[in-house]
Amino acid sequence: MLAGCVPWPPEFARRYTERGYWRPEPLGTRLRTLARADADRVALVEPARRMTYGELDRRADRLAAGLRRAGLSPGDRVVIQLPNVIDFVTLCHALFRLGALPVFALPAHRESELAHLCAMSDATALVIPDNYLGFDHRELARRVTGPEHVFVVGEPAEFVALDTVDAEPEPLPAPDPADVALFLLSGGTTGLPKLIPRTHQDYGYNLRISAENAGLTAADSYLAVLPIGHNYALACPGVLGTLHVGGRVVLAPTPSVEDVFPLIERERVTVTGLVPPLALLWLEMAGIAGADLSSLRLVQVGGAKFGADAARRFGPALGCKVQQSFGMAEGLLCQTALDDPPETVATTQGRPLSPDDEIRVVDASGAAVPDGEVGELLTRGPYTPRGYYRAEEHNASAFTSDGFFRTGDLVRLLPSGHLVVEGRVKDQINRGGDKVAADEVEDHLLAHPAVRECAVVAMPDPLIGERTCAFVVPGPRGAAPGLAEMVAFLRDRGLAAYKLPDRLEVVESFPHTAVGKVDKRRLRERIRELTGAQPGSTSAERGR
Ligand code: OOB
Repeated sequence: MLAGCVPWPPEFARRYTERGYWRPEPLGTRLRTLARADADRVALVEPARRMTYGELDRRADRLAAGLRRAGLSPGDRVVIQLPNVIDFVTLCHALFRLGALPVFALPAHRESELAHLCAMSDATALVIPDNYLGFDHRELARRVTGPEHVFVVGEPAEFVALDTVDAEPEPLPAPDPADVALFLLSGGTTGLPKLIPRTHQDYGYNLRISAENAGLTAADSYLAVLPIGHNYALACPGVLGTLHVGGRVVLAPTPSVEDVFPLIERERVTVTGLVPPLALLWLEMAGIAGADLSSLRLVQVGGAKFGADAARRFGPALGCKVQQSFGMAEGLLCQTALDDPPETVATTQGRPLSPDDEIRVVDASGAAVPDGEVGELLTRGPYTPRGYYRAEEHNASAFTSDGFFRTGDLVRLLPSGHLVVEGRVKDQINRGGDKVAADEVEDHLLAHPAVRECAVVAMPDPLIGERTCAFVVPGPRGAAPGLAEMVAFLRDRGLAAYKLPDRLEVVESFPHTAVGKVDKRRLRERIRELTGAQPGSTSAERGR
């Protein structure tokens, strides 16, 4: 296995293989079979372009050969920052075949995140769009040093157009299925985002079981609304799960209702995955937008807690089933089943998908809580890696000595095996599904000359669940900075827009806990009082 990764212990690897979870085939193997069996079947749809299984298979081969010729080797890391476009999918398959490793950045990432990802993965190449939503990604690439190659989807300027990377396919040695296939990004709790190594066989299992749990078949059209570099839209079951069963993937250029509803109608989309704020918007717009959404049979909702009331209303309003999805890039995926009773779907975040997912619910001392009580969720299993990439020190606290990942989520386990997410202990803001690590933002705030101390906490928001509030203690000389100034400062430092504080509270000093740490729980209470929100309306208030 790639250096810097923690392998599963041999007895676990043996068990997962024996039980058929891990199969000796690299990701994308099925694509070859499907392409041979039914080359003209449509695999990928963009608003103005489509690609068949045969074309996808051929392009993946030619792109792999072209990248090889350009100097990329098996094991090289390639940071991909592309929106939901066909080239994203062809590139992933080319890299799987070459044995080079995609590292998935989000389109919203800026210099701070992209530079970190390139450095952390020691990337050989970076792949960007020319322009996305009015932002020139080539400008960004110019400021990120490190990758030897920059490939551009669209107008390349001084870089290389991905379109021109093309060569006659050559036989390539198949990657070892037990080795790392790709890197996902953690939401981050301490410092900058960590990289999560996912192997061909663990991720292959992930996408197969979630495809199965969604009842996905070749007759389905999956609409990718959320960024496909994110685990949820990539493989839960997402793009890769859909291609695995021979279905059709429809790529939404943005998540806006104006882009998405007409695509559902035109392509007769059957399945999609949303975050709660989008689900609420769809609920509001479904009757009035005038689009025919009747083809939808299943809408997954996850990434952040979906309230029971909205979950109850969603199915009847859109004429489809709802599937709650509680997952994480670190592995474990919980979902409700298609035949779960409606109240279970409305009030729980589902069950772990594998019979070999192991679950512990523990208190602050690590002891199991009594049945049905709230505690932190720990997990290990056949698609939950045993460590972050190149993060030995962090792994020592993020995992137990026997390999359980500490999710940082507070849950309640029901007798049926369903989990209810009740909050979290990790220092993170879940901004409608976008994860913001408090201390990453705090580090940037502290770089401002007028800031002496700061603390970033979640504040409740009726629309997106939580927003970010930065409490700041000004320094002795500086005037207290306002929100606009602070946001401009953070933007200049290259921070992604979703991490910018929504509110700034200037205070003279911070409350402290008995052990002298900033008492974020009291800060959360304070902002809740100031905003007039009800206790319990945020999921982040139980910090211990
Ligand atoms: C998904 O993955 P990540 O890696 O962006 O975030 C994981 C974290 C979880 O640990 C939890 O704190 C939160 O996001 N979360 C939820 C949730 N789904 C995720 N919290 C409450 N209710 C839910 N349904 O967000 C992700 C990955 C795969 C599938 C779905 C979501």
